[in-house]
Amino acid sequence: MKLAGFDLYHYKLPFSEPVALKRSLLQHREGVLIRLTAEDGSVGWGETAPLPGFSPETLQTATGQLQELSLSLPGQEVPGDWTNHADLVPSARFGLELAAWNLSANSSGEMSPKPLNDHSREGVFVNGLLSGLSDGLVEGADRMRAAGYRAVKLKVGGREVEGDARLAREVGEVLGDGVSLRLDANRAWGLGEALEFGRGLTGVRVEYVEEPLAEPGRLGELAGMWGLSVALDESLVGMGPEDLGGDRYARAVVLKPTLLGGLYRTLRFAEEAKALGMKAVISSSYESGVGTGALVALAAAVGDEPVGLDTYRRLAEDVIEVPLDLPAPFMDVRRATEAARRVDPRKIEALSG
Ligand code: OSB
Ligand code: MG
Repeated sequence: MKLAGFDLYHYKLPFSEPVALKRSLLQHREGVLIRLTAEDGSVGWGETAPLPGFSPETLQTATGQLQELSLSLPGQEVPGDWTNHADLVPSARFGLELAAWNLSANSSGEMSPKPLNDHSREGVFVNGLLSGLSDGLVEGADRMRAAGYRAVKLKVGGREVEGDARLAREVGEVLGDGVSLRLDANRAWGLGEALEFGRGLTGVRVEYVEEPLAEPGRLGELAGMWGLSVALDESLVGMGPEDLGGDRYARAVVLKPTLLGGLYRTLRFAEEAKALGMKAVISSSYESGVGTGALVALAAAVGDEPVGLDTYRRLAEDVIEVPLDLPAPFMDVRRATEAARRVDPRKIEALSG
């Protein structure tokens, strides 16, 4: 397939309430959409949206790389796997691979072409996300259980250890045996605090805790003496799939294609993780509907683990014509991927090359 057009658009979407991330409080989600056009007229949209505080690159750097490619690529064959563009920052490679994948779908009429062409699952379960320091998280967990969520992820690390442990215990109690409890500390604790938290959770069934330690070099040591399972998230940024064997203590990996550098790289991470006996959990980074919808197909190709897509509930608007069917405990792959391919031109603004 030869490329006839390569256009870039900027978007800025308000959050329904500010999102606290690492050092910043975000009011908006900002990013770039890529529209690839083939010679036959079919188009494919992709999304490049580095997440402040988590992505190694800025939106400006990613946009600059895309603008350069928009000058050199038209007239050439569309690659699917952009891994040979080794110098691309992660969010740029994700956006390009996504645009090429959507283009290939639109041009072939196939709903989910390579590399997400595992059609064995029609849908995926979503893990409900409970974050923030406000009251009502236990009630929120109870509503998620009643709504049919199979997994709920609670953010911890923002309170005193004792308060966090109490909250996690209460959430675990209302979730009961039927809903898996995941925790995420985003590197908030020292070794002693993590151990204290673990003692406070004796008897509570926890699937795993993402990134408990401020010093990730000590995760293996913690895992060896903790009653809780460790999952890797931030630690994966900058690692390669081939490095996972050095972290065999981990029970799961949380895979965010915007941060890890695209669909192919995420699939290789997932394969490697599963070969090592770890769970591979696909997860979003507050992408718009274009990126989030595609993660549904990616997750369906990877496995049956509940997927981290509940960031979408925080977006007050979207760039797609019809919003995704979220929040919900289950998502249909076909509906999500089709909705993710219909961009509303009124919500985006063309960038001059
Ligand atoms: O810490 O896991 C995180 C989203 C953006 C940045 C960091 C994180 C997240 C999520 C995604 O929590 C949702 C999920 O994993 O359920
Ligand atoms: Mg995390």
